[in-house]
Amino acid sequence: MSHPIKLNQANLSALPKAVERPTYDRSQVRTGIVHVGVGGFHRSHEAVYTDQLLQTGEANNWGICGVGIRQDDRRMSNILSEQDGLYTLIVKHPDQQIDTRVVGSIIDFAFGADDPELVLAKMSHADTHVVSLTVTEGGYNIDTDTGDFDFDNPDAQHDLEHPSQPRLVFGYLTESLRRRRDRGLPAFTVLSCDNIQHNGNLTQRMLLSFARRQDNELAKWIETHVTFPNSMVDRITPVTTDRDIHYLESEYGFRDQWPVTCEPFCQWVVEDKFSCGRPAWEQVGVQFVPNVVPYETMKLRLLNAGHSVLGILGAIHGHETINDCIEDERFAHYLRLFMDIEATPTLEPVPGIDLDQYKNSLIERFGNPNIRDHVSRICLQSSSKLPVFLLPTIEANLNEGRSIDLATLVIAAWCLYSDRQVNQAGEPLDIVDDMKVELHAAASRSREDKLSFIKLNSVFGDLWQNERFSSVYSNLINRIYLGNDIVAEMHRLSTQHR
Ligand code: CS2
Repeated sequence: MSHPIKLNQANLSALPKAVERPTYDRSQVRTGIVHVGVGGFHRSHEAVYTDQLLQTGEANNWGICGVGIRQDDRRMSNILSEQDGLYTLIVKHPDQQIDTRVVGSIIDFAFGADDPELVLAKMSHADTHVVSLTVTEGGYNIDTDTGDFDFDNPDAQHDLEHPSQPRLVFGYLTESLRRRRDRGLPAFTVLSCDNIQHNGNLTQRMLLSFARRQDNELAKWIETHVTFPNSMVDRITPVTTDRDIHYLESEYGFRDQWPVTCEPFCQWVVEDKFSCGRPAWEQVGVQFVPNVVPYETMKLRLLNAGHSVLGILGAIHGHETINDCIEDERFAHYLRLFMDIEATPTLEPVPGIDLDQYKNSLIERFGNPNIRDHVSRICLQSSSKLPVFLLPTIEANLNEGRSIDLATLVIAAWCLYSDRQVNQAGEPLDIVDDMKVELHAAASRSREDKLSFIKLNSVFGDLWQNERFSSVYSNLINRIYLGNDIVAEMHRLSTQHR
């Protein structure tokens, strides 16, 4: 085969016809959105909605400048710069059909870890109206003990002392908002797109506590002028593999160094409070609502928690992907029971949504055989995810005297997972978690103190002091540490709920 064409602006017209691509003139698009945290998810979601909008020809002032603020973002920065911001979206349908589109909405990139000034200049530019974020659950710098901003983080101290060379997203936001205020420019909207309950409110609380420490007057200005819409974001986006890169080369003859793959489903529900204008995203399917809370609670407690149920139990059993779990009826059944018996009773009615249908559609989405979403992606950073996805369900059910068994098995299994670090066949687990060492240390004391894992206060708070929870949990720890098969335990709990 001849050399593949490199993906970049000059080569766009040379791509085979079957590959969709931007037909708008990218040179005419200006940056209206600065996005911090350009990973797979941003590129399968907000950037795609924005690309569709740019395609209408009516939104030229809403291009995206991608921003990376951590050293880990260097690779994305280099690749997107080489590819003129272009990348390929590979949408994988359950029936094996694959749609391929080159996305053009990221028109610029600023890498703050090398050049913070470049990012500050972008954020404080008059054309910027929205700063959106996907900085992951862990990126909000929350002191998990108190729920407040974690000023003990050395990077937070650094940002307080060096406002023009920030490291944390809150340092960047504060300094660029200061510059806007001083120049008489309107405040931008801060739009969080992370899977966190009340993501906008939380971002506001964290930003204000940081800004108050630095400059109280500025904090007041931020409080009055910046809006923080809550939003619920949804599209399953597995980690890109070499197979995806090779697929584009062999099928279409071009090389994209970092395409993104995802499922066909896509949803974005956003509160319509933008202090400085917004793209007309409703034209391309974004739902604007007055209150996003019921949607986000539903998604966190059914989809994200459902993923964790399958991910952790599946990893221990030895399933490789989420669709492998769904193909195993014992897992699919357990998931459905968890959703029906433990998650659903904690939800308020969600406007326009039939929860039964929503759950059916989740099982179908998880089962998409073409997606191959690895359980290791689901389990990574569980220490930030489970407190948001699963613990609120357990807490709500404890308060109401309802069942907690199915979710508690996941916590006990997570202890075993963190302790042994191998699956039931003895194969090593691929564990990525900032708290991996602490999790392992706490879990490995379970033989002496059955509650040692859940006494990890920064993850579980004081949940272990709840008698019902600690007794259900220690009973499950006993059973799985005695060597009981995880699937047998799932079966035992399922039959109790027939
Ligand atoms: C997953 C999410 O991180 C996780 O554990 O549940 O990444 C999930 O795939 C997305 O939120 C889907 O919208």
